[in-house]
Amino acid sequence: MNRFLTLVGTALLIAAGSVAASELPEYTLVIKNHRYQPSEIRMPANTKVRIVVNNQDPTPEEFESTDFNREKLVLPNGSAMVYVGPLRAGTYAFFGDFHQDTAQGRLIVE
Ligand SMILES: [Cu+2]
Repeated sequence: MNRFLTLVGTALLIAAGSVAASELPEYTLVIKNHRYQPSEIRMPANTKVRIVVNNQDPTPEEFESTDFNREKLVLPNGSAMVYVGPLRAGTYAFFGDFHQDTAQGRLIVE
């Protein structure tokens, strides 16, 4: 009985976790011609969000930010998910590490 309740409890915790993850605000960033589209994302302060980075170029890119400390490889014609925040209000830059001359963007957190 106790073991059964532990299993049920674990299942409920896992379910609660996935519900919470799916309810995060989600933003999509497209990489095309080594540029971010859009180049600015407005997001709420003090809130964890999910950014789906969709690379439509035939070359790999690395979504990177030193301002909010993230680094994620995105394969050619592939997508990657990046979790960001909670952040305080402000402006935070991100870039594509492999094409820094063109792949620039920023988060406007408000
Ligand atoms: Cu890098």
